[in-house]
Amino acid sequence: MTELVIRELRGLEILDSRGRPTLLARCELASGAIGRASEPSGASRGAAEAYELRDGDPRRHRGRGCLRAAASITATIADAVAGRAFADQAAFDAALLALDGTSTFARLGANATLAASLAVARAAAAATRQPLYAYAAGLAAVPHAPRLPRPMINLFSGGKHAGGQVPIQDLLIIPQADSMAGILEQATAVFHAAAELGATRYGMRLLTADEGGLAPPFPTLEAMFDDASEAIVRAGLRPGRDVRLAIDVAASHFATADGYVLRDQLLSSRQLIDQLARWADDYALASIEDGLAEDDWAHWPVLCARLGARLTIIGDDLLCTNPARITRAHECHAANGLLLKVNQIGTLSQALHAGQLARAAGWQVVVSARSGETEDDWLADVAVGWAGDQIKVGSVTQSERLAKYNRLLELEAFDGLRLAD
Ligand code: 2PG
Ligand code: MG
Repeated sequence: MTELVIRELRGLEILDSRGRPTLLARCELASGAIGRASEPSGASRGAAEAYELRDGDPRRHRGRGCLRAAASITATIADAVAGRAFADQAAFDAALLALDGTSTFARLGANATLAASLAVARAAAAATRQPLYAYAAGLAAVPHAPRLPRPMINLFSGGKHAGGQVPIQDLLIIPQADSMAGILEQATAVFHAAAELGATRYGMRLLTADEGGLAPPFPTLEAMFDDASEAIVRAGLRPGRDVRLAIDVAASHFATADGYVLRDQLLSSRQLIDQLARWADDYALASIEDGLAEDDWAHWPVLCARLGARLTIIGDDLLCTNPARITRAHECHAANGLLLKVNQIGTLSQALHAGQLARAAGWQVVVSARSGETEDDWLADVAVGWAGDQIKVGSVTQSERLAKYNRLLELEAFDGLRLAD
């Protein structure tokens, strides 16, 4: 690994796919290599996520401005790192943590630190003439052979991503084709069949949610699952065989002090687990993400004991890509899958560590985008370089989603990479 000597680092407020501010960082190394990267942002954020710095000035972008975070990069971080030599990415990322002085990046903002960390990674990859996925693979002490993760693709959206018309945030399809091109062909066939079904059954206009998923006004939650199965059949495919279903319940966002408010029902944790088990059986679910709330530590092990042997119990808000929370969840058998979102923790190196812990525990690793995304495609390379089992990017519409899928198609066709299984 060649040393990283930073000549210039700059941050810029740009806009994300929801019309909200986010950050772009650009790094120039002393060698002249340049890297740039932009930062995603979530809507259904976990309470334990690293700190996202927003201006809080109601006169701009409803308080969501990122000028202070951009200044964290251009002024504070750049001042501290310019001209310094870093042995590698881990050393640079460690310097960000030391400069901030808090574990959550409460001072600089994790949006600033991750954008800087990614821009440096891109510059370092360029300096060593490697594609970003190869650079990402090299960051792991024992690098995994790069491979394509299997996408889990948003079909129907609800919760915070779609105005709450159903409480469950994502119903996802997992096409089982044996190539990325085949997977995306199956996914678009199901998406268009579901859109037609929604138009005839609910008079739904083709409006999509934050991540490009469809959001019909389902009369019941079972109707959502049934329509997904019907769309798969209408696309000429077999539910459970050619295309599997999965859900992100995002249960933290309908949890109250009295219990879980699932439409007109108020459920205890155990009743919600019973409900999830019924859906898992009836619709042969492959995985359930955030089936319980992020602080319901007492019941995650119950959920995992009940269903973990046959499907993946994924923690997103529960784990927040945070090594301490992953270790806790492993010790109490709370999950067997990690939703890995690098901006939940704030640097590439910490996210890699989180992924390695999950893998050492024998868990599935699902590398995930956020509901607010940009046209940047770095996530695809990170998922490939870290050999993620799956990738979750959203639907097959909207270019901030397609940037990642199209990059995976390119890596399959031109770099000869193959799917995980
Ligand atoms: C999630 C993500 C992505 P957000 O909950 O898994 O779908 O949503 O980025 O809003 O946290
Ligand atoms: Mg989630």
